[in-house]
Amino acid sequence: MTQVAITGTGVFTPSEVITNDELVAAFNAFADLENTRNAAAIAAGEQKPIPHSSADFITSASGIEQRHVLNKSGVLDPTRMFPRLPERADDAPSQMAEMAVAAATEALAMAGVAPEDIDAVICAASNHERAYPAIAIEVQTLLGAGGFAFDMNVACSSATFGIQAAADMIRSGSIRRALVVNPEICSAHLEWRDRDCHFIFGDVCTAVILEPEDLAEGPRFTIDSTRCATRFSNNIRNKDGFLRRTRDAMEDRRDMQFMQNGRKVFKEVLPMVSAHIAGHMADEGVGADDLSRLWLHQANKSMNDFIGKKVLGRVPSPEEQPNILQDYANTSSAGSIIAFAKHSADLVDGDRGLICSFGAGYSVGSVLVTRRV
Ligand code: CO8
Repeated sequence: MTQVAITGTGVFTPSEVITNDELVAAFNAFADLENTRNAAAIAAGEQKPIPHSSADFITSASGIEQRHVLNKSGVLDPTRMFPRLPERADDAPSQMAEMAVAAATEALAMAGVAPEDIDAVICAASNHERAYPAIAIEVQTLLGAGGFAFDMNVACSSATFGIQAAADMIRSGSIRRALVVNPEICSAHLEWRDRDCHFIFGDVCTAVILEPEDLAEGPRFTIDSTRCATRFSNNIRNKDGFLRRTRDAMEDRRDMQFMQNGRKVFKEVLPMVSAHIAGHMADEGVGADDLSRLWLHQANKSMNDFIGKKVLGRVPSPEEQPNILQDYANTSSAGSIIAFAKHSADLVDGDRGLICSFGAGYSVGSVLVTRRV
């Protein structure tokens, strides 16, 4: 069977950054404005005041210190609390396609692959700017790639599910090379006015190139095995679908934005992910001592600390299990790929590692790789 390898990675990082202190100052100004506006109802006991947020809480509950966003001023405007992204003309590329082209260009250069040698582009992300035509087809056209392209969505696990789909297509012989891109504009789907979640997400785009190992020109990671799993839960949900305009109460509905029961997610996803990774490793004959690196989904530092300890049977060093969430926050499907892209070049020939994403669905995807130089 064809041995598939990841030969290139790329990360597009928006230049604008919001620190926890800046975020909390904007949220608290918004809360004060709302509480003043609703003072009578609050005094009459008909409504509760919005409590202040706290940067200390955010850092200790999540490990997040800042996030990159496409537009900072709109998010930090207490009278708006939402990014401002200008509408695009019908013939202009989508914002997500532009982000994907930036990440893909980096990945193609690293792999030494020309765009026209790509046979399939998969845009795997948790929100899509428009339903059709597919963002992936825009990316294919903007890059000058060949073959075909399509969008797919498995929320936070989109990247690893996309890698499995692409690797399977290469193994079966239906394509030779694939580009998988993960543009995530989480800032446009987050409710910045909800204290429980306003700190969670950031924007970014990642890209990976997959091809048969014998076509690889430089250092690479062979894909030894992939495993994907889903189990239904509505504890993380998005009801902002195409039926939105059919509902009577259309305007500004809270449940049209990102919703989660964070505590339940925490409790239910941890055992699912730990068992998934343990099962995958056992079936492939990979022991804890065989793994040099874990690139985990980047949602919460405590979650990653727990999973790392469970998988390796000891507390992993920061080098063994690198976190990027302190700088990027949760970037949904892109998180584990940012960690992989930024913390893998130092591995030596034969080193093994595991990429793992998890989140809404619930979904979990793991990719076992070996460094080859
Ligand atoms: N500041 C101060 N206090 C706060 C704040 C705040 N900002 N927020 C909450 N509190 C208070 C609460 O009111 C509560 O107070 P009390 O004890 O008096 O009731 C206390 O702090 C504790 O609150 P929580 O129980 O909510 O806090 P947790 O310790 O559970 O931490 C977390 C909250 C960090 C959200 C945590 O639950 C968590 O990380 N859970 C896992 C979440 C997760 O991994 N979700 C994955 C979702 S992403 C995904 O799957 C992709 C979706 C698609 C992307 C969508 C793009 C937008």
